Amino acid sequence: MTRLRLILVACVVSAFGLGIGIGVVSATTGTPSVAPTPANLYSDIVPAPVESAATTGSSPFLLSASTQITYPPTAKGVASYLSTLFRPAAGFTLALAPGQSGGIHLALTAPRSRVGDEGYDLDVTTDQVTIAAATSAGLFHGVQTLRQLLPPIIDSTTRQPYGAWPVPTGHISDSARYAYRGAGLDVARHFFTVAQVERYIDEIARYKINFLHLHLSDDQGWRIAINGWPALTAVGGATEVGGGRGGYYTQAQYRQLVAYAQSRFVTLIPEIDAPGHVTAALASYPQLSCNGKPTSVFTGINVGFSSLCATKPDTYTFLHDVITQLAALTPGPYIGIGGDEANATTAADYAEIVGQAAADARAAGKIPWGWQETTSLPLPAPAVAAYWKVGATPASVIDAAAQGTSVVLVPADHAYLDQKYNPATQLGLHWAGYVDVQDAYNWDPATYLADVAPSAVLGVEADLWTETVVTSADIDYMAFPRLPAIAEIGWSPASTHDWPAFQKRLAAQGSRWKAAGVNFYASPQVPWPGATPLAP
Ligand code: TNX
Repeated sequence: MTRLRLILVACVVSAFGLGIGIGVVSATTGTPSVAPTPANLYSDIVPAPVESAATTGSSPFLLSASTQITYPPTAKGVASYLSTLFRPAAGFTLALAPGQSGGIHLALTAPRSRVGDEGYDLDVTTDQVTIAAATSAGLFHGVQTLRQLLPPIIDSTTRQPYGAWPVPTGHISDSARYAYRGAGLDVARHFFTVAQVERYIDEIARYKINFLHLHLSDDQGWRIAINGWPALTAVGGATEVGGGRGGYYTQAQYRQLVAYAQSRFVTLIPEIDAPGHVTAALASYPQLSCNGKPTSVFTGINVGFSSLCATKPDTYTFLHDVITQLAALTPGPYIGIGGDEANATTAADYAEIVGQAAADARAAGKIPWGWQETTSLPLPAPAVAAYWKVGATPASVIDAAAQGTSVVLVPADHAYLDQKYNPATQLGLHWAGYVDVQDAYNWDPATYLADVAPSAVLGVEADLWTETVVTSADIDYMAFPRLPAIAEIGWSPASTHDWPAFQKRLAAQGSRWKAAGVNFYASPQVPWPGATPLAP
């Protein structure tokens, strides 16, 4: 029976193009059986490392139940994370051996002058895996790279029949190109639970994304409890696009998300949108609109028709309470104040409301993060403006960048994960055009905006708006394989940018998503190794 199961596994594994599998323990030698490994793992890593080379002629390091993690006390968080990482597929946890060397060794010895705040060196010999960094974040990113040096089925959510997992020997040196590599998730148009957001955090952390911007309010929903304003969640949180049940996070749940993200070295950016995109808030508190009339939460997908009232004191009390409470929940530096598509607000009212929201963020010790429209004020530095439109760079963005505003690039025709891949894509919108993997990948943040100095670019972000996105499988389908393309644009040196090489690297990721149960779009632009994605 066991033997039959193992043969079946071997066939499945072969179908992935990975070679022949064998059982957990060899009947003849009693040694653990070794999982099959593809060739060229050192050239298949996403995002591409600065330097990466396999060494030839040595036997791989074998990860097994007896492998220990050795580390200095300050790296305990990463060591604990790593210790349970392989349990689902391998069936074992790795023992923690603080203060020792050998096994998988984490070291905070790499010079920050070379690896920066988030880089690492990774050395694999037959006897030891060493990840050295200047920070715990660097160690964490090194661990994500180590995962990609193991056979793809290490990502399986179910136990695999191997006792030893090979890591081919070699050396990697790596560091981040941009300090900001973001993902955006709209939990307002459709609500996603804490567990669903945590799942997405795990998926994006694999690709060294380090900010998650959560769009917590819009016309269709208000998703975070604010003390003193109970109707925001009772009324504003009770529905979503299409009229479903909606939902919201209590502040305790939001703190849980913050802590989970921190354990993956991802910083949350909470965003509430104003002065437009506010129907859920107006339905909860009609006094926030100029006409004061009761209204219902909007369940369609139009934009640009709602506004807070600039002449009502309640508007500023409301924004102050919301921003101050969000700041108290946020260890990170940024609070999102929105500012996009305020087509129902006059320019003067816009400047007053956005200016006050930014001042509230600053008074709470945070940097305001707004959409590119906020550069019309402009906000005094430090501030972040997220560029999302398509076409010529507006003068206000050029001026704000020259005056010290940091720019995050989310150009919709490259980095909007809600845009359809092609006309046949069932999910998504296509106002910015169709965005297949090559469109997501082929651009350079340093030269993208005319007349904006490369040094003004803080980084990139891949945004998933969820007007049409309902389930985690939908999220995965729109994010993969485009999110890794944006992640690579943000992390990897421009010198590694190479579409044919990226196509090949992405193909290798497909086997990992398949093993992990992560849905993806099998773009014909990528030479997938026989792996078929799950249905959208
Ligand atoms: C534009 S991006 C929006 C969102 C929509 C998205 C749909 C931005 C700042 N505003 O409200 O969800 O397009 O693609």
